[in-house]
Amino acid sequence: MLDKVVIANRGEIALRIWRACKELGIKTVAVHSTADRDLKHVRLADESVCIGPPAAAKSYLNIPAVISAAEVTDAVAIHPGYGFLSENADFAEAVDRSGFIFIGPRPETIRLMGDKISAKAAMKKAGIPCVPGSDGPTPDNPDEIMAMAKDIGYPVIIKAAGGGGGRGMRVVHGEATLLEALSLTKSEAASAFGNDTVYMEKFLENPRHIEFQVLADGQGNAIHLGERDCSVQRRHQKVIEEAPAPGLPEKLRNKIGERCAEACRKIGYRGAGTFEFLYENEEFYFIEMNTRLQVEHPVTEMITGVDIVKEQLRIAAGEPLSYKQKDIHFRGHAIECRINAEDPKNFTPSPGTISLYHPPGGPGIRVDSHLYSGYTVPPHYDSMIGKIIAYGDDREKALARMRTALTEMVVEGIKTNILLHRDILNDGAFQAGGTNIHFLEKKLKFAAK
Ligand code: MV4
Repeated sequence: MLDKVVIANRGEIALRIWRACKELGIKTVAVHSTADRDLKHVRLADESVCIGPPAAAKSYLNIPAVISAAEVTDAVAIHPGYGFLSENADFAEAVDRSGFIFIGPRPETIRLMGDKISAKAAMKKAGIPCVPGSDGPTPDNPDEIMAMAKDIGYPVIIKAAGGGGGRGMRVVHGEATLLEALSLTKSEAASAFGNDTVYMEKFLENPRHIEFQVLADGQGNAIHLGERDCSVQRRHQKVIEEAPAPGLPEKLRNKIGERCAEACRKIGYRGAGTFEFLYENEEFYFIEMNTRLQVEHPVTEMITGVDIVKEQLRIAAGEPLSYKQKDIHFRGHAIECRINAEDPKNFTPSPGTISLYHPPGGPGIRVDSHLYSGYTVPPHYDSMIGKIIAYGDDREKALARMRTALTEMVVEGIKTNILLHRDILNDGAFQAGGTNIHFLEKKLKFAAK
């Protein structure tokens, strides 16, 4: 097993990684900014290194600083968590070249998936169903562009090859606005991503966002851990995730999951990964692949019993996958509420000192959070302060436990979205299950009236 790992992240996920390392007997190094000296995992880690000032660009995104921390502590591997450097191919390459193990896919795989055009082409070739579209960059010739959109059928969506996660896209409803929208998206993409390449897809009006979790060891073995429904979101920020996806036929789950695992074998994928799909009218359409551990990984852990972070560490140590597909059984239902330090009226961040903290507990409740009474949420980073995950034999039982947990939880001193979660759990459409990506924004618009 790995001897010592640098945890190149902060907050709840850094604590989650510390816990997995501890269970496996791996020594830990916390790297942190000057604003993060009091993080729980910094206290718990065997060693800690301050890598820079509060601004992420000068600390958690500072590649030489992170690698130097591995050097001075004699670590063997670096876990990037999510966000920050987790999908930065240059970082993964620098880690390799410095003689450390990057806990994630090979740099070439990260680069392949970072370009949304090459990702789609690779997945289409590997047998994954994709959204119909340009199958490459849009042509330069205006007549060819117009013909292509007509062929795909309006509405279409223009997306930046360097975008992803909702950045750099524009919907076009008819030919009158196509060329203008294309050139606007191109110039925005050039300044945002340094790459003006765009592609075109059929725009799906009312899809759900369903993603498949995979694990692969880079030695020819790959499995899927089923799907998560992440349709409850606002401005491309997920708010609630659950597994399994309500109403998804078991045969379809197994078929798409197996396609994802097979695609991993074909491209020699290594590590944990997520295939993002839009799901509409019982059809899956691949949009992007994430090459990192995701925020919502716990719901998959709850229904499969697989510890995804421990598997990442084992894979990085060169061990073959410890599960075969036949060992994976889906049992019960899990739901996750992301708890944010934010103003419930306008969703602006609400940093500050937690005067009182009581996490919920009891059967089927898991809390992934770095909070403690007296902790100060700094203003420099993402506002997520933790996640509640509720498990039950079925969806209704999981929801009942989540409602109890949200009632029980106390976070004083800052504003949070706990009441928003209670509202959503009491919503009839949400309770029925299977709401699409527009559910939450519509609900909020209605509530504002
Ligand atoms: C789409 C789409 C509809 N049709 N692509 C947004 C995030 C990025 N990963 C892709 N996104 C979308 N791509 C086609 N062809 C709608 C969205 C979308 C969305 C997707 C998943 C979750 C929330 C969303 C919110 C708005 C739009």
